[in-house]
Amino acid sequence: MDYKTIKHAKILAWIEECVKMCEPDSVYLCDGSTKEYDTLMKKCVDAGLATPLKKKENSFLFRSLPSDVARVEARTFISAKTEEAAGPTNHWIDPVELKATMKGLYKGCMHGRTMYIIPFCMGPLGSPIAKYGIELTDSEYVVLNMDIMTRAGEKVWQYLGTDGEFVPCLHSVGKPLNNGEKDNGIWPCADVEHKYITQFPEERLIWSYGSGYGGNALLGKKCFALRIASVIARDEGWLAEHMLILKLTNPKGEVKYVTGAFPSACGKTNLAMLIPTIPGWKVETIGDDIAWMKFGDDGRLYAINPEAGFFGVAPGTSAESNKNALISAEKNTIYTNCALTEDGDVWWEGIGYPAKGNLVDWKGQPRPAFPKDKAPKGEEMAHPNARFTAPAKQCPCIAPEWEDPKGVPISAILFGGRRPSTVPLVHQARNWNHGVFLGSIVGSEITAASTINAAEVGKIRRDPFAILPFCGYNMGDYFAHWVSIGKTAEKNGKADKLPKIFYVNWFRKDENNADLPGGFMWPGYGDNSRVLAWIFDRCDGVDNCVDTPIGFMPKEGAINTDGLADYYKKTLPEITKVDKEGWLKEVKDIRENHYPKFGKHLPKELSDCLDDLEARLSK
Ligand code: OXD
Ligand code: MN
Repeated sequence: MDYKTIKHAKILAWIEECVKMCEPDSVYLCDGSTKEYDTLMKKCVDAGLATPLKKKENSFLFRSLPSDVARVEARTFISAKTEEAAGPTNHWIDPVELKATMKGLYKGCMHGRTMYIIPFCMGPLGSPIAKYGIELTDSEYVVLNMDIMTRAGEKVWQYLGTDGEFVPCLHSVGKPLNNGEKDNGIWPCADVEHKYITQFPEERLIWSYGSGYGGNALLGKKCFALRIASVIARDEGWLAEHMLILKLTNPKGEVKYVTGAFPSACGKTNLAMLIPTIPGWKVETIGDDIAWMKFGDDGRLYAINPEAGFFGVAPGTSAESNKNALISAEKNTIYTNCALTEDGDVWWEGIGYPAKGNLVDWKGQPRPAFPKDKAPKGEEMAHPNARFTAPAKQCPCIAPEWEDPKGVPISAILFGGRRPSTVPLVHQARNWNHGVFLGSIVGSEITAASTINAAEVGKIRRDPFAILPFCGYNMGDYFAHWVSIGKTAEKNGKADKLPKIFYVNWFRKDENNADLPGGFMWPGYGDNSRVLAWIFDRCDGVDNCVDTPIGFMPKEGAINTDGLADYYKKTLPEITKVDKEGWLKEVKDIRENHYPKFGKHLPKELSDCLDDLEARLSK
């Protein structure tokens, strides 16, 4: 479609400006139709960038370059007007300087390529919580993925109208094709030092250059729905969070909605699609990665999932760990950096069945499978960050109301991380501010697997609210914003309507207990429903808890253990008690290493919570 037909003057003017700077060979306005998707996919297949999968209907495998396989946090910038506004946990470059650098890179960067214009909506179309964006990109892969991950195309214009608000998102792979050059089947991107994933928060503007992968390039996701949206949410009094949203139904048919923030590699997608092991309980999915929450007229927080698909990590996804994710990705799915089987299917480490015969690995090399599929680190058949992009509507446990424009009312918020010691299976915050405190201390313990520096092992890598790489402003101010949400509810006499806040930990370890698979003291996966059931009842004020120095914890017998293996029944008392010594060390670490980073931006409410915790532990 001819982009000159766009009736929104501001959007048109911005596109003209970008066309002039990037100098594409042609410009194409995406309509979001199936025909368009098929045509662009064929273009990728013909160019040797995508392989059709014989075993999965309308599904394709892409392979990226080894230098472009994940988000690049070191090249991600919050280019606020001041370094203080970006805060101590973000990378910052002065916007004047960064714009000059990036303009230099953008100049002529789309030679030999088409600039695609993708109008898209984050959230159900027409929802009062939804937001709109326009992504300009020179990557067909990005158009195809945005088609799955967002509501994209012609349908968006009726909501944007002639002057609707939008977030401009400019993306280029940073690989111009001069003098008739072709990609020749090689994933286009720029060298690492020329990659820039930049958010300009004051302007609500996103510029991304040099990477074609995931969150670096699908700008609706981390860049818009978290980094820019968190700034908008701060200014407008709502929450844009790195959280799953699930629907929990008890055996009586009563429903509660829960959100949860977990750092990467803590099983967030698995929890969002969990199959309960306790009879009569049901989990359905609203979203697996991002939640936008706004107050409703009744004083409750209502959440929408701004996305329309899952961009899930493939390795480790199996019928046992997440059958619903596998079914979601059975058709109409884009796979990236997975291995290819001889019969035209995808395979990855931890898929739950052996690789048959020869594979083509994620780098495109034919290789026999390793004995027992145990690849040495770095030689995996599928890249550890290989992904599937699947439409959410294909998920067998998607909740019917997942696209409800008004969102779903949230009863509980969970925080969690990988904590082999100290943090119990579950505890509940005493009140909102204590819950904000729990969110602010989220982190995972550094293990030998995640560092080569032995001195680091056992230290906590803090990832407050699991939003560390995705917060668009000063993290101390972000904590203060969460505190202010509680104040607003209180001022409106609706504090009792706020969600209850919980900290969960599925990852306690006892390496000396040979009975425990992997040394884990809790089975996780479907058995996490036992904890969700306790949380459900807590939200109803059921008398199932004891008051402890760290918060409310399950009373003896309050966690359903029917059908749980005996060795887990034996570890349960250990993981549901307060490790006073461990918590005192935790307090010290927060006081000495974590909170000082935020200086005067740390809200007093949080240092008060830390003092209170220490006093209770010392009694
Ligand atoms: C993601 C992440 O890809 O959090 O969702 O890294
Ligand atoms: Mn995520």
